[in-house]
This record gives sequence, C-alpha cells and structure tokens, in this order.
Amino acid sequence: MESEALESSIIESTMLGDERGHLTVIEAENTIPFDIKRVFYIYGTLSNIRRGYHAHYKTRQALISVSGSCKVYLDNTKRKTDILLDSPTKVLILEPNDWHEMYDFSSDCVLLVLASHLYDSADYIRDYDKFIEVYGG
Ligand code: T46
Repeated sequence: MESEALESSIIESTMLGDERGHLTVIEAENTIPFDIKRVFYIYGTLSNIRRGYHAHYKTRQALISVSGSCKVYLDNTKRKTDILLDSPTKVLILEPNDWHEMYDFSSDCVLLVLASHLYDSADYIRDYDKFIEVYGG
C-alpha cells in the first residue's frame, strides 16, 4: 500500500508580515509533500463535537487551523497522540494510515484541509476493526 511507511508530522511554516498584519504562505511543491487536488474547510463545529473517526486508504491531507484552535487525536496502531492545532503556521501532514478524530473546536475555529485526492467515500475506513485489519500488521 502506498501509505504504509508514512508518518504524520507537523510542519512549521513561517509567519511573514509587517505593521499591516500577518501573512503565511503554503506552497504546493515546497510546503506540502503531495499534489493538492482538493481543498475544504471545517467551521462552526461546536466544542462538544468530535468528528472524523476514520482513516484513509490513499488520501494524504494537510490540516491548518487558520483561525482559532482544535485538537486532533491520531492513532496509527503503533502510537496514539493528540495534536493541538492552535496557530495558522502549524501544518499537520496527516497520512492515510492515521485514524483521526478532531475535537475541542474553539467557536472561531476554521480548519483548512488540503487533500491529495478528490472526494471518494470508498477511500474512507470508518470501521475501527477494519482499520486494524488494514494497518495493524
Ligand atoms: C478528513 C477530516 C479531516 C463531500 O461531499 N466532499 C468532501 O470533499 C468532503 C471532505 C466531505 N463531503 C461530505 C461527506 C459528508 O456527507 O461532507 C459530509 C461531511 O464529511 P465527513 O463526515 O467526512 O467530515 P469529517 O469532519 O468527519 O472528515 C473530514 C473529511 O471528510 C476527511 O477526509 O480526514 O475531515
């Protein structure tokens, strides 16, 4: 499987700016280690809501909380960790083999997601036992 050896990671992008305010650049070929095919953003999620609960077969993603903050729980069957996305400069490169759950959304959170593939519901593993079967070995 294309994704097996990949490990999710955090990239820090630079905050540029001057007296007018801040500016952060995401460059397709430089910042993001995959070709971006799709962009979506998650917003208006209540703080008591947990979403995600899946892994992917192929899709690689970059998650950036461009406003506010949220947390992401990651489980690649070998390690479980919680990542705080609380800065527009923090980019979580989320590999397909990480089961992920997003939670603790601040009311102003806008979670920007860049994805390597077009939307395909067949690329989702939404059953945890199936996830272990696919990636647990
Ligand atoms: C992920 C995390 C970080 C579409 O029709 N097209 C799309 O491109 C997407 C992303 C979603 N949808 C539909 C499918 C559902 O009916 O929008 C609805 C909500 O999607 P979902 O329940 O999958 O949302 P999350 O927050 O659980 O997961 C999303 C992404 O789907 C997923 O790839 O990794 O954000």
